[in-house]
Amino acid sequence: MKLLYSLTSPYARKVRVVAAEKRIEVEMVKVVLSDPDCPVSHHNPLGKIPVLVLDDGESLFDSRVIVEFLDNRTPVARLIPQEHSAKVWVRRWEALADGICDAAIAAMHESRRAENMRDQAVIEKQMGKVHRGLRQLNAELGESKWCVDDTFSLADIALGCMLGWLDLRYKSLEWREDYPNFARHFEEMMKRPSFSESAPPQD
Ligand SMILES: N[C@@H](CCC(=O)N[C@@H](CS)C(=O)NCC(=O)O)C(=O)O
Repeated sequence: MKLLYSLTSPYARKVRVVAAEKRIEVEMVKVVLSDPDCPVSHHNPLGKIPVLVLDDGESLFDSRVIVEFLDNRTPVARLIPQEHSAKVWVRRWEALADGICDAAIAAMHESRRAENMRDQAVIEKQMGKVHRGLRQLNAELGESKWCVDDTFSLADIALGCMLGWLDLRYKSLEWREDYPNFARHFEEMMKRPSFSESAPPQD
């Protein structure tokens, strides 16, 4: 099995953390999406990472499908609860954390366009999603150590990967100041080798 990934993708980091937590051996293949001979679109018609290429040549995407596949591969360190309502809650956390990344990435792309092409309203709309999402997740985390049922799960991994990506691309957001609950959670995440060893390189 091999994972096509980049060091900065928050979605690929989620998969890397899950594989490490579950001690599943995956060959890591770093790709550069802008390379003309980048192999990603041969395995994922959407041309996005992460992609997990299985030994029989089939491929899995996106990150939510891959993490479910990996979690079911071995019962070691279950990250998605089997009990239905806890599972739904964990996946909702993941959807919101990933959705914050989606919106922040869209805002980043818009802000990188030439000034005469840039639409400030698009940036504001996307950043509205980011801020509302952060407020909601922060309120839901509250004083708890972990996101759902005070048990470490995929929800914590998704939250950590999203916050780590904001550190990389949106330093000015200074989320630690507004959201001390996140800051405490992030410190806890950084104690796990799966998370600290997958941190994106800082520019
Ligand atoms: N929902 C997807 C999002 C994947 C995604 O957007 N990945 C980015 C890298 S961080 C990408 O490949 N972008 C290239 C593109 O959109 O063409 C997932 O969870 O895997």
